[in-house]
Amino acid sequence: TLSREPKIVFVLGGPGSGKGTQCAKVAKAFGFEHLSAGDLLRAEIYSDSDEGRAIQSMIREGKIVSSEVTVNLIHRAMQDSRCDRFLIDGFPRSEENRLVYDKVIGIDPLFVLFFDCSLEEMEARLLSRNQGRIDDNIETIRKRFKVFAEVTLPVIEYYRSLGKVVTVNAARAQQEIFKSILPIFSSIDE
Ligand code: UP5
Ligand code: MG
Repeated sequence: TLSREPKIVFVLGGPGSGKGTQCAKVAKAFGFEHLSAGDLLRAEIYSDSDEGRAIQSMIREGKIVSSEVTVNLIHRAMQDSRCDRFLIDGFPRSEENRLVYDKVIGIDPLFVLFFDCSLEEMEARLLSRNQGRIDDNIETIRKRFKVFAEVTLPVIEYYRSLGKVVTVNAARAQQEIFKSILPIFSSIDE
């Protein structure tokens, strides 16, 4: 029934804008399950399959992985969870991602949280992350920025046209950002 439909929030923003960092805090504070599309895809790389190898080469090039692959991973993670509210981090990042999500999962997001941050700040954060991500090198970072500007921003504009985007100034300290998004999530259960 409708009342059992899970609550979904999409979290978008450029590479290094702090999506994962803030999603972890929100998940803990508000009982959401944090589903990072990038983390789900990276987990597949270790499966030693052709699909895993294809994902790895797309991520190394900063390109968007096949929508079917990503949507199926998100769908499976939702079905495997007992949670009724999900933060979907880093997805949908293309118009096609959005359309395949609509077809396969079809639950409209409550809203889209958009982390707004300058390229300079995002670049500095990614270059100092040091977590061994194959895409945290300057060459791939520039490709990720280009894909974000050309392919993902139009998705954010689409949701903005529906009045669904909440923009967060993400160029601040972590705690300040978290404080500014608290009220948005507090209001969900009111
Ligand atoms: N940091 C965080 N907040 C800070 C702050 N306020 N001040 C200073 N530093 C801050 O943060 C990045 C770094 O900055 C960290 O070191 C953090 O400590 C620090 P993080 O929270 O990790 O930022 P995030 O926005 O999550 O950055 P991420 O690199 O994960 O973003 P991307 O969108 O690039 O990565 P994602 O994992 O989503 O995708 C990677 C690739 O997977 C894509 O390029 C694509 O190839 C593929 N992909 C798909 O194909 N489809 C998908 O649907 C999703 C991914
Ligand atoms: Mg992330």
